[in-house]
Amino acid sequence: MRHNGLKQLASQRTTAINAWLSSDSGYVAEVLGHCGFDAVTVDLQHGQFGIDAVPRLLQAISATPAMPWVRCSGNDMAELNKLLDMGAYGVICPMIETVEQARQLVSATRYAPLGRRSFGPARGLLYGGSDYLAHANEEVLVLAMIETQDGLKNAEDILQVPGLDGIYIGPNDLALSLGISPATPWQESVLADHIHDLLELCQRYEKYSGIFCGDLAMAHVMQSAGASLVTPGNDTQLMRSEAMQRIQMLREAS
Ligand code: 3PY
Ligand code: MG
Repeated sequence: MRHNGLKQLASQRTTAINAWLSSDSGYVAEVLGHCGFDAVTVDLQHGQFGIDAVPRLLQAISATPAMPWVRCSGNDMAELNKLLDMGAYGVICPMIETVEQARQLVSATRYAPLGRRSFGPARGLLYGGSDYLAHANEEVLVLAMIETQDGLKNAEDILQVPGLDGIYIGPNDLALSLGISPATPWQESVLADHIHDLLELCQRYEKYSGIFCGDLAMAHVMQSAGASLVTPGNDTQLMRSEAMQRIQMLREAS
């Protein structure tokens, strides 16, 4: 089976750089995949498309060196099975708050004996290779999003659920859950302490840690703090910030 390059990066303690696709464009997916990102994540929770768009977005990413990842819309066995069958090599599941929810996530994403993922790998087999079934449980990364107060409280137990590779931190929802506006700079509230505690927990249990970062500066700090993967903004944020910077420079020069 094709190896998951992100597992190799994690074993070398190199922070992976992840792109985040919120727009329904195979072309944008392909451009991002050719930029040098280690993975491109198709965001089915907040992305501006439904599940029918996902196969062609994953196909576009698969035409590049980046690994095709997804964020599912929820902890739903039917959807998770479909996304994996479409060839996702990493799954990020929002709003995991309890050990029981983390166990359900593992059950839906791992073949027996670890879980109850149903057989029908479809594109997974094409992209992964003919021995997909034998190795999918080891190669596919499964991450539980920690983005609520309950998730924080139970993070240590969630991390120890067998079959779960680690966590992905959602700072915006975590801020909301803590009663902080996501517009508040992340380093100016207790959010920063919680994020650092979560990264430390992952290091202690040798688990995977990913995090969504609102800007490049945050991604730098998270990289230095030892995150396994950082997402330095989504596709439209990258486009907007570069466009605004160019406009500002040209306006100032005129
Ligand atoms: C969050 O910050 O809540 C996220 O889900 C990032 O995508
Ligand atoms: Mg969120």
